[in-house]
Amino acid sequence: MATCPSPATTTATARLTSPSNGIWYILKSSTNYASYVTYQWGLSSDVPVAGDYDGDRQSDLVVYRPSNGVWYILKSSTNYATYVTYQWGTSTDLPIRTYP
Ligand SMILES: [Ca+2]
Repeated sequence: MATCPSPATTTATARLTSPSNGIWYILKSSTNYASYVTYQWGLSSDVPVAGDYDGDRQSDLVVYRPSNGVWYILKSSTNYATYVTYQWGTSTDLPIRTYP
């Protein structure tokens, strides 16, 4: 399992993602880091790029898919129930992680 640093690591939650199966593991600060949740989000070839894309000050689950240049954003503001996509990039582009 590879780590995926995100802004949430130092604020509300700790997150890991497993590139082999696209599962995100989120250690919840609301339980004093005693429990975690998992989400299936992304493919093994995707690049995880967690960040707050919907402006609610919580990290969203985001992957960039180099094969089609599409960003897949699973929104924290919907309790990770809905997502949006944006085509922004090409197969040779690399996403840049940003930190608040
Ligand atoms: Ca968010």
